[in-house]
Amino acid sequence: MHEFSIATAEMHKAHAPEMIMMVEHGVLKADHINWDAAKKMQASMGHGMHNEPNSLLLDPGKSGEIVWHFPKHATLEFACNVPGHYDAGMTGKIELGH
Ligand SMILES: [Cu+2]
Repeated sequence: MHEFSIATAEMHKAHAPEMIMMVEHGVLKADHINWDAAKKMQASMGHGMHNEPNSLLLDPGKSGEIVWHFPKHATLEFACNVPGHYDAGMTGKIELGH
C-alpha cells in the first residue's frame, strides 16, 4: 500500500501527521487500506481524505492517475507519505527551470 504525492518538501512534512493519524484510526493497515475506517474517520473529522488532486493512496496492485500541470519553474518532490516510507527513500526531486 503506497501513496503517490506531488508537493513541496514542506507540504510533505505537513502531511506526515495526517498519515500517522490514519494509522491510529486503523485506516492504513500494513498491507491494505481499510476504506470503512477511512469513511468513519472522514465523517468524524469533517474533511476530505486523499481525494486531493496532488495525491493518490493506493491498495497493493492498484493503479491510479494524476493530471498535473507543471509550472515553468518549481522545486517539488514526489513522495509516499505512508509512515516510514518517505524516510525509507520513497521520494525524489522534481526540478523545473533550473
Ligand atoms: Cu510507500
